[in-house]
Amino acid sequence: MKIEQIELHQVELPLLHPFELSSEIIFNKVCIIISVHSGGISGYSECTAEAGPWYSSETSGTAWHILQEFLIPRIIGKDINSIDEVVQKFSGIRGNQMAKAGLEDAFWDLIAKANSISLSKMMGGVCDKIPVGVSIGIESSINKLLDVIEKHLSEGYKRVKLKIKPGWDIDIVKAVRERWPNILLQVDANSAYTLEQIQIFKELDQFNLLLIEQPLHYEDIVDHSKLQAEIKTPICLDESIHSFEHAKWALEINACKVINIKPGRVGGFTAAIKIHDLCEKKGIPVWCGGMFETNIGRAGNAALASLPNFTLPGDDSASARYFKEDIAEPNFVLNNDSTITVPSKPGIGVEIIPDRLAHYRIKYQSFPE
Ligand code: OSB
Ligand code: MG
Repeated sequence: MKIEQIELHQVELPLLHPFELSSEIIFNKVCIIISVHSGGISGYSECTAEAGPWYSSETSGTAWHILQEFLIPRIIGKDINSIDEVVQKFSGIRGNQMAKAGLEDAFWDLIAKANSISLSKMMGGVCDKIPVGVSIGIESSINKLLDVIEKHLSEGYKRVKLKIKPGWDIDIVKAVRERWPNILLQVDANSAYTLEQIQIFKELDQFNLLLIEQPLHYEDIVDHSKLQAEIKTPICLDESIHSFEHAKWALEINACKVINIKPGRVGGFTAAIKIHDLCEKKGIPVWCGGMFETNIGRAGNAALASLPNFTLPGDDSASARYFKEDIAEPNFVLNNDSTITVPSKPGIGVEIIPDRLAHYRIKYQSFPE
């Protein structure tokens, strides 16, 4: 397939509710929608790099630079017939996983559409619905937090993830557990602690949490393995796993018992599937994290999460939780068993609404111009 045109559309959508985590407060969702065109077929993906370097060192701006200067020139005008060829073309370019994932993942959609199969099928997915939960930010008070949880439970979510940070940890988990002794509950620290605060995790150990996500430094695996040896609650790594190799090394030293796979963070669907397969072989459950994706990214995540070892509920909540209106349709809705349905149409299975893309777009470039 000759790659005739690639477009970058940076968009900014206001979130319905601001979201605070230990490392940042997010008011607006910023990302780059990438479209790749060949022979009348268009593949879409979402590059999840955020506005600033808070969760990841990449930003929408650095991703744009890497795409424009290094990735797109290796692809545009070329004849590409498989995902492997795309991955090969990016070899020798270090890091910049979200930029690479953005372009690679558009090819998954393009090639799936060219073969008239769903992305889930192309990836080896095995289910048509995936369990999901809701990720809840830091609130101004415990009562406010309890109200927010109540609302989401009444909407039908059966798994709750709480963001924690020093001073907003044991007390809130205790209050939530007292009110709901049996809900599936987990916490995410986004690297807000050091090993010196091990006592906090020993105390959190008594609340029957599904897992504790990324408690320590965003690049660490060594201290996480020391912490895991001291607590029974599974540690789940997010930020620290940014490639297949990191997953392998982390498992080798028992730095975690669960991995949160975000395709953008690990460099694309190919690496995400490799990590999934490795974890499956080693008996390590995985789940799909979220980055407040639009329906474009959400559809890709849903396809990925239909693989067999995605056994824990993911963070991809229903579309209505995020934006007043999305740039693609149809929306994902919550089924009454706390799942969302994996799209079954060819490719990612959702379609861009051109007027909305234009409305929320803050930067655009076409290659060739
Ligand atoms: O740590 O999982 C995280 C959002 C931005 C940056 C990091 C994280 C998150 C989320 C959002 O938790 C989950 C969602 O998409 O609903
Ligand atoms: Mg996380």
